[in-house]
Amino acid sequence: MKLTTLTDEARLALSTLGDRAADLISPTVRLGVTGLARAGKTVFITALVHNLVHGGRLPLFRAYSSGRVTGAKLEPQPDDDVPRFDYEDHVRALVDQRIWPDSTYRISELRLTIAYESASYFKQRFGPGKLHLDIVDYPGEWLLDLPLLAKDYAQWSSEALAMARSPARRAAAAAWLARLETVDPTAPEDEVVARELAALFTDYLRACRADENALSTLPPGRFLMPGDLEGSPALTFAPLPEPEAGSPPGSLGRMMARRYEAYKSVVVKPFFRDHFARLDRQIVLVDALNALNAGPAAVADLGAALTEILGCYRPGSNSWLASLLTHRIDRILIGATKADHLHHADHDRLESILARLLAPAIERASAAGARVEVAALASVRATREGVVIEDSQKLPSIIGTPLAGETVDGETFDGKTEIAFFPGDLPNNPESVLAGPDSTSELEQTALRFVRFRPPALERTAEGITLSLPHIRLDRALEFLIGDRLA
Ligand SMILES: Nc1nc2c(ncn2[C@@H]2O[C@H](COP(=O)(O)OP(=O)(O)OP(=O)(O)O)[C@@H](O)[C@H]2O)c(=O)[nH]1
Ligand SMILES: [Mg+2]
Repeated sequence: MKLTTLTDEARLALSTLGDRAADLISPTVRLGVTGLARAGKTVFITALVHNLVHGGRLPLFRAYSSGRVTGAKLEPQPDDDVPRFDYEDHVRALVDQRIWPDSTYRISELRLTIAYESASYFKQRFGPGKLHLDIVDYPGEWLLDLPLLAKDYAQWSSEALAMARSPARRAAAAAWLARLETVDPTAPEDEVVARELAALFTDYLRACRADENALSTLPPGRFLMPGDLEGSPALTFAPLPEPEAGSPPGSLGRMMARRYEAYKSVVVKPFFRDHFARLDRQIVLVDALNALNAGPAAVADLGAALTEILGCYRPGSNSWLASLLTHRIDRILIGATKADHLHHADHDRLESILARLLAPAIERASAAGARVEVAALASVRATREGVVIEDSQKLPSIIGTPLAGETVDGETFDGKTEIAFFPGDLPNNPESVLAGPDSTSELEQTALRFVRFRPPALERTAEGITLSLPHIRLDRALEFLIGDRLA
């Protein structure tokens, strides 16, 4: 255990030394785009690059709107062993086909180099400046693994079993829990049983994700998004109830525990060591609307998952990652994504709700010296705003083209028809989102309805040039995340 830590630290020290040397030539910001599955990471990265490269409208990004940014382009990334982020394909999907990119199944990276004129007279004498912005994209499921680093097999097993027996998840877990009744962890190890349990456990995780309940997925993240590890022994384990006297050597219990530790050391640690420990700034994307739409249980579940993940970054704590964080993350933006599903009058409420949901994590990060802000965002704005009159009441609405197959009030859409739609109002009192699943809170009574829309049709200029992707507050996000580095 100590040995691994040493190696990890030594390796990181070396790579950081390399990072620092390169930093002297051209400053670099490693931006962490953090978020659970479907939170909007890939769309955010694509929209950020597209707007900077294609002259998007970014009035709140001051270096850019004042004309000091003279260019932005993709350049070869620093890490040769990571695939490049498929920017061109994602843009083609969003702009030409008007479809959203697929779920990410493997890690990728990109480097955007921004050329700028410094606003300071002193710096101007050294000529134009350059800032490298390095961003990594990965399947959101993998983020769930971060808290595993601090848990041993017995602790993870008992937490996973307690979760599976909770009211919100019991039904999805039924088949796996039933099989578990017949398993003895002290029996001799058996590959067939291990595989069967891993398969049933994975089915349960998949069911939670597919559920309309919108439950946040549980680790291990690679069970749902294996990348190139599909079928390997490090992925063939599952939780077991702890036997009274512990499992003897050669038993199923020992075998599972060994594989769990292998998963942590060969899968989880390298991912976080190579990509998370080196971050300078972080944007945490949260799809709060999806959870609000599903009700209090989903909201509580989302809050718990994110708080646990963000807790791993706590500097000074003896968590494995905290000990490796060489760059102190000094700014964190918490983005409530897909805000284009709401009328702008509700954006403040969305921000307050998210701030309340993550209050403990925000407080901890602020106490450690990071600046934290919360913003309602849409990386790609798929809707416009309008007013719908219902029962002689004027309702602030959004207008967009629902994805094919989406339904509203029993009507199913074909992906071509535009509708005006009143999604309902978010609860006014952010506290109400914290009320437990059994309470009849304001959230329970709020009738929210969300429809997924197609990406927008882009306008073209008279010369036939496509304008950049519309957004909500992407410029504010950029200003907060890198504005000071372009001073
Ligand atoms: N209307 C709207 N929908 C969005 C926006 N961003 C993301 N979405 C929706 O959210 C879905 C998920 O977005 P992604 O960017 O693929 O999410 P991700 O975090 O990369 O997800 P994984 O790759 O599965 O981890 C998309 O398919 C869209 O349906 C946005 O700005 N506006
Ligand atoms: Mg993605």
